[in-house]
Amino acid sequence: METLNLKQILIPYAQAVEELKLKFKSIRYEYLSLDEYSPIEFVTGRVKKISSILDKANKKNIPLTQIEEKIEDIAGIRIMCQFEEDINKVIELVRNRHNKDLVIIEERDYITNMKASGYRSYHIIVSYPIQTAMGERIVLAEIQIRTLAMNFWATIEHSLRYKYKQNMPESIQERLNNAAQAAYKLDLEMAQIREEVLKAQKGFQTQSNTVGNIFANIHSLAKVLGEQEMNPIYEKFWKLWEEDSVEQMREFNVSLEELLREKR
Ligand code: 0O2
Ligand code: 0O2
Repeated sequence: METLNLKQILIPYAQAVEELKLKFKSIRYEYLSLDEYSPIEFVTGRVKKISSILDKANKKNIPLTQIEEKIEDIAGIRIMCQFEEDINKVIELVRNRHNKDLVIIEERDYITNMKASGYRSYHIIVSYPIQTAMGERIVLAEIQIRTLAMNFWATIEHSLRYKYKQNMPESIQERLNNAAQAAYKLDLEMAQIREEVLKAQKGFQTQSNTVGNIFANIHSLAKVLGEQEMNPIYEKFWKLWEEDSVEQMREFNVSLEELLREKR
C-alpha cells in the first residue's frame, strides 16, 4: 500500500527533474549559440529509487508521512563543469533565479568543506513548483554542481560504497583517499591552463557555428540561384574548408549574406 502511494508521490518529481534538466541544458545551448564558452558541460538528473528513499528514511528515522519534507534529494539534478571556476558561475545562475522559477532553501559547500569521505561538490536545495493536472505542487530538488574530476571520483566511490555498504576494505578506502587527492590536484592543474583551453574551445565553437551559418545561407541561395552560379560557391567553400581559416570562413559567410539580400 505504502509502495503504491510512494509511486504516486514520485510523479511530480519526475516532471521537476525533466523541467530543471531542460532549463540547465538550455543555458548551455544559449552560450554555445552565441559562440560563448559554457560554464555548464553537461547535465544529468534522476528521481531517487523507491528502495533508496526507503533506505534513507530508515537510516534517518524519517516517518514515511514526512518523506517529502525531509528527503531533499528525491529529485536530483547534477550539473558538470569543466573547471572549478565555472562552478561559481553556475551557482550565480541558480541564485539569480531565486524567487523567480525556484526558491533556494539551502546551500551546502562541500568544495571548501570537503566531506570526510573525500567527496567534493556544491549542493543547492531548492523548492520548485510543478503545475499538475491536480493543481500546483511544490517539490524539493537537490542541484549538485561539480567538476568533471569531482564527478569521476564521486561516481566510482558511490558504486564502491554501494557494493561494500559499511564494510569497505581499508586498502580500497586508502586508494579512494589517494584518488580524491589526485582529483583535487587535477582540478588545480586544469585551473592553471583554463585560459588556453577556453581559447581553443571558443575557436572551435565559432568555426562550427560559422560553418552552420554558411550551410544555411548556401541552402537558401540554392533556391534562388541556378546551378552555374552555385558551382563557384561550392568550390569556394571546399577551398576554405581545406585551408581551415575561421576568419576567411566568416568573410565568406558575410559575402553569402550580402548575395542573399541582393537576390531577395
Ligand atoms: P548529447 O548530445 O549527448 O550531448 P536525456 O533525457 O536523454 O536528455 P538523460 O536521460 O539525463 O538525458 O541522459 P543521461 O544519460 O543522464 O545523460 C545526460 C547527458 O549528459 C547526455 O547528453 C549525455 O551524453 C551527457 N553525458 C553523460 N556523461 C557524460 C560525460 O562523461 N561527458 C560528457 N561530456 N557528457 C556526458 P544529451 O543531453 O543526451 O546530449
Ligand atoms: P543517490 O541517489 O544514491 O545519489 P547523507 O546523509 O550524507 O546521505 P544528506 O545529508 O541528506 O545526505 O545530504 P548531502 O550529503 O548534502 O547529499 C546527499 C547526496 O550527495 C548523496 O545522495 C550523493 O549523491 C552525494 N554525496 C554526499 N556525500 C557523498 C560521498 O561521500 N560520496 C559520494 N559519491 N556522493 C556523496 P545519496 O543519498 O547517496 O543518493
